[in-house]
Amino acid sequence: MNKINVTGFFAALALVSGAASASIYDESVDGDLLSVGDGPTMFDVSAGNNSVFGTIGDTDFEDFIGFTIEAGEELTAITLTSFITAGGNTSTGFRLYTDQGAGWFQASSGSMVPGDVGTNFLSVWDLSDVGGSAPLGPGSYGVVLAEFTAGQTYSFDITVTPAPGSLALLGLGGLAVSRRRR
Ligand SMILES: [Ca+2]
Repeated sequence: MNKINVTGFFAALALVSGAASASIYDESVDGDLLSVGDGPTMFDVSAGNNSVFGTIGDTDFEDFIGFTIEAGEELTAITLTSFITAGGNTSTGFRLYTDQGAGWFQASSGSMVPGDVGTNFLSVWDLSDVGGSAPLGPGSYGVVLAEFTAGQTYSFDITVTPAPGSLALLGLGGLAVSRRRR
């Protein structure tokens, strides 16, 4: 319990200080992401910017990454940070999935081009199946990249923030820990 509080406390500090990645999923280190039929590959996100780095055409032409927003957290952005095309194909499918308790399904269609780098796709995708508008609350979400061409590379950030009111709880948790250490 105290360990969780310490982790949350420092995650909140990292968020406030604008630190880099909270967590990283890098296919070159962590393995090719599963396909829609076999996935998702689950990614353990935490408060801050959680970065995903992927490549195309490793074992298939789909990448499906899933993650869970816990109670007290919000999903505030999924921002494309790089997209390098190859093979004459200048776009690829970039889609939002969700599991509302009855299995994974596609919540929104969509695609990306290099000019979308810097775009928060929560402002692009149809969010009517996941509450209507960002930020998105606790639940299971996923991103699918599909229809791409071997040699393409991409990266995006999944931004998780403490829900309003939960920062006070994190602060209390940190206070309890610091008291115990004295
Ligand atoms: Ca891949």
